[in-house]
Amino acid sequence: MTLPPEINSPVTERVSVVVVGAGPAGLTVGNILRAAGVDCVVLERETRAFIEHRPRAGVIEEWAVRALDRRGLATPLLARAERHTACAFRFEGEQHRLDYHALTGSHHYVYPQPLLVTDLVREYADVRGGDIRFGVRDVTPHDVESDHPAVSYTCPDTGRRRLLHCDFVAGCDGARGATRAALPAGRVRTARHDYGIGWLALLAEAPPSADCVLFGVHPDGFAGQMPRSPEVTRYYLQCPPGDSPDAWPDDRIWDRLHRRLAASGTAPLTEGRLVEKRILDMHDYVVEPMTVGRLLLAGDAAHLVAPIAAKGMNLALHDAFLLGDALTARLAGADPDGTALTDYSPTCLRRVWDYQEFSQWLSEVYHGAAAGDPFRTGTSLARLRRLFTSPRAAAAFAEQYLGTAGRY
Ligand code: RFL
Repeated sequence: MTLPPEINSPVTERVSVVVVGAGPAGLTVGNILRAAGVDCVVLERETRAFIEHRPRAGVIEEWAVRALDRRGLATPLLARAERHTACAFRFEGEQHRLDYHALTGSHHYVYPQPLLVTDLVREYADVRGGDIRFGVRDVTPHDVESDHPAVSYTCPDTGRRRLLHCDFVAGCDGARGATRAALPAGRVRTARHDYGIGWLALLAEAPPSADCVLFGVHPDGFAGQMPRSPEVTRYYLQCPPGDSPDAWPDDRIWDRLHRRLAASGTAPLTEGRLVEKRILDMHDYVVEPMTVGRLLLAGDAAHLVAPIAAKGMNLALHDAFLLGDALTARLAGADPDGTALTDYSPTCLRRVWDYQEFSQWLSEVYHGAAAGDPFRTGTSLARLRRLFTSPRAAAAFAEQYLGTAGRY
């Protein structure tokens, strides 16, 4: 193994799997491995308190919750999460409700991502006795194309480099992590799509203004409302890419939200203190394949999907179920040839591309009317009206929104 000079004499250990990143993907992989008795270490850059409070997703698809439940990972979620059975589009001054549960028999769960992360950390570290190291620095994978990979990092307590020899590295460190950056040049292709728009992502300390997700399609730009809890609501406002949150004082935000989400016969929005304001430059990417040698990427490390259709965490969980099971089968002897590991990337990517396509389709519905192009305005409104005039179009939307297709 060739190591940089500064880690010539690191403290070394041996473990079957190193999981980099303690988000939904990494913690789910870690929990699956622990339940099967496979030894692993989870390395996380942030502190436990930080990851347990980082606000992000909230909408989880029913199949994902059932898969968590089968692995003993959904007990608090099932006790506390709200079930959502419908969403509503507001356009041309009217509200149009789409009852996707009536169309499919399936529903969404709404459960804030920090609560899910808190549950998964507790189960992994406190209940299943898993090894998780917080605050690590400069995580670096080594020799991932050999049969003897390793991961080095700097210990936050001692400042010394440590080296973990392992059989496999699970790269679950999100969009800005170290593992994707460590992929050997030329071994993967990264497909990227930029929407050319921004979203101002907001969290308001206010109860939801409606009992379901709202999508406001307006000539001034998109606005959305996603309930998170009885006390906290997420809002989105379309804005120019690269805009600054400083350009958005609270009065301007509420004015635009009221205007873009106005619809006859609906209650006005409930305002509250804005506790998060951040600009998202909306883009997607997909890394193909998701594995190189013994480094296997999962979640946002492998693919980013802009939060248009609330898909990112669901894809991260899907990857994690497959990866955790495939690693377990390979390491516990049920699949000595590693067939499930070979199938891992193509199986994940079928769902990834399907969700990316749906997000792109929905993006045009949200943003076409504000593109300043009368042709796009006409076609995006036609897409919208079709959902409320054609039961088959509504059912197809519901299936994609819920991720319930029989096969991917
Ligand atoms: P995460 O959650 O980013 O976790 C990665 C972890 O790795 C750590 N890390 C490192 N650790 C060690 N060394 C390094 N070099 C490291 N670099 C990073 C990080 O600290 C972190 O703890 O990735 P994961 O597990 O793949 O999960 C992905 C999801 O977090 C993401 O897709 C969703 O949040 C996307 N998303 C949504 N997805 C949904 O399914 N439904 C939603 O309703 C939804 N809403 C959203 C969202 C994302 C949003 N933002 C912030 C873009 C709403 C928003 C505003």
